[in-house]
Order: sequence, then C-alpha cells, then structure tokens
Amino acid sequence: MPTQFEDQGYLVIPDFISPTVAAELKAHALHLVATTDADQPPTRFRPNGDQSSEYFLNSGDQVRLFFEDGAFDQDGRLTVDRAHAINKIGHALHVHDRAFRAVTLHPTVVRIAQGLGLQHPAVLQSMVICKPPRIGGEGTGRLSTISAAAPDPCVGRELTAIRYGQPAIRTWHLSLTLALSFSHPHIAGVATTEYAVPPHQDSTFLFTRPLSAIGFWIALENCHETNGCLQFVPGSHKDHPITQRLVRTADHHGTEMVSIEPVYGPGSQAPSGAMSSTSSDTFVSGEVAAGTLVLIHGSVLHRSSPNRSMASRFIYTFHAIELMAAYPADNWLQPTVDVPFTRLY
Ligand SMILES: O=C(O)CCC(=O)C(=O)O
Repeated sequence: MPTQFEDQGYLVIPDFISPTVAAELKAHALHLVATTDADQPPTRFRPNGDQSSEYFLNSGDQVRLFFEDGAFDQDGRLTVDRAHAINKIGHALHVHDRAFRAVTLHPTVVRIAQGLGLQHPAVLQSMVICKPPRIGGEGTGRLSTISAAAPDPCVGRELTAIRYGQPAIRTWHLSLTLALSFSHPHIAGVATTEYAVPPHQDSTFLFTRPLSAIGFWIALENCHETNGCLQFVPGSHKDHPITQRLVRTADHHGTEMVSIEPVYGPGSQAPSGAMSSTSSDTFVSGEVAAGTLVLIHGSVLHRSSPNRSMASRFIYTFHAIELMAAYPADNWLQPTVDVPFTRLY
C-alpha cells in the first residue's frame, strides 16, 4: 500500500510548527530583509529567466536578497520599500541563520528523512520566499503604491527558544499517511508565464543520479489561492520524467537549461500508456494554514500563482538530496570548501 507521499508526490503535514513560531519566523525574515546588505543595484529574481549574475550563482553559501522584477522603475531603482519588494532570501539560511538552521535540522525533519528511507541526506539550499502583496500579479507586473511598514523586531520568546536550540516545534507522531488537506481541484487555465513560480520539477534544478531531491516547504502565513498557494499535479512524479537540467555554462559564469534523456525517479517508470495530463485544470491547489509543512517530491509538477491579495505570503523552504547519489559537477548549485552540503544525519 503506497503512502500518500509515494502516491501523490506531495504530503501536507499540518501543525509542523505553531502559528506563533511561524509568525516569529516571518518577523525574523523581515528583519533579515531590513538588515542584510543588498547587491547594488538590487538583483532581480526571474523564475523563468536569466539567473546568470555572479550574485545569484555564488549565493549557495550566502544569505542574499533577491527582489521582484516588477518592483523597479525604468532606471532600475526599487519603487517601494524592501519589505514590499523582496522576492526571496537565499540560499544558505540553514547554514548561517540560527533560527532557520534550528528548524531545518530539527529532529522531526530527521525522522521524516529516515521515514522516507534516505541513507545520507544533506540539505543543499534554503530560502524564504516572500511573495509580497499584489506583486507579480496580472497586468503590468508593477507594484501599486504600498505604504512602507517597519519590519517587526524579532524578539519573540518562541523564536528566542529556536535560536538557542530548543525549537518550539510541536511534537507530533510522524505518519506519512496523513490526510491531504488540499482542496478546490481547479484553477483557471492561464499561460505559464502568468505564474509567479511556473510549473516545474525540483530535480531539474537539484539533479542527482539516481534522482533524490525532496523539498520541505513550511508555510509561515496562511496560504490560499488568492495569495498564491502551491498547486500540484498529483501523481505526476510517477510518469513525468526529468528531461532538463539547470547547469552552469562551460565558462562557469552563467547557467543554461539543457535537455537530457528522460530520468524517472525511484518507484516510477515510463508509462505504458499516455502520460497523465498536465493541463491547467489538472493542478490542485494546496491551501494550508501557517505552520504547515508540505513535503515535495523532486519529480512532482508544481507551481504557484502571483499574490493578488493585500497580504503577504511568506514561506520557508529547504531541499535535501541523498549524498549516496551522484551530484554532477555542472549543477548550478555547488558546495564550497567553506560550506559543504549540510548533513541531516
Ligand atoms: O512557494 C512557492 O511559491 C513555490 C515553491 C516551490 O516551487 C519550491 O519550493 O519548489
């Protein structure tokens, strides 16, 4: 009997952290946005576009800020304050930030990795994806004016506990057969380019042989269709192989997407019949409450819509791979001498 993760390619685990801890982590992320040095001019993040800047390429062992493409004026200046222009913070929060490191390395995460059968799992990247209000929505893609709000100071008791090694994560009995809390199996059919995060499979970006990437995605705020929750094609990890990889160019100064022979994940194979449909109406929306953890199989197709609401949508995510698998030297993300991938156990 397959677990729901094996069957669907994702698993929703409510109450992974308490709403209070989630709020504290969001406040902490805003604090990082306010206090971390940014590239000058600030670097834009284009999920569908060129990720070839040195600032991006060498962010694997750093905590760096990336801003929304739609938050700049014609002269390349931010049109709103950072808190409303930030796309994401990445990609080594699990290394350098005590609060996010504590969440990443929490014993519950270890138990999940063990439950998934990983022998030598290692975390290779982490990020806070911010999706500020109304940014990246349909239309011009430019921000409306939003009044600047001072970032909250991160002084919460529970966050303090996290920082000093006593994560206030709720104790729960790990079950990989928890019911999915996804709802509304429908979204309007719109073009790929209208998605804040277009349809993708994580193993395209975090490729190993055999495939092993798994995403741990934690909602720091309530996520719903209006503010751009995750959307999945359930079961697509089984019959949709990885056919592309994001690699560094030969001169190591850029990235490019290259086609590869189809690679299927463990437990999946080339379908004997037609592949399952990935048209827009086969995506199901994952509306989850703050504090929910979603496990994401490296081959499952998923995406998220722009945030069309007045509220933000902060999440924290990190990805793990199996160190027993081969990690190609031309993957865009490379460990460094100072910051090797972080073993979970
Ligand atoms: O949070 C999102 O909107 C997208 C996240 C995602 O696609 C991922 O973590 O692989």
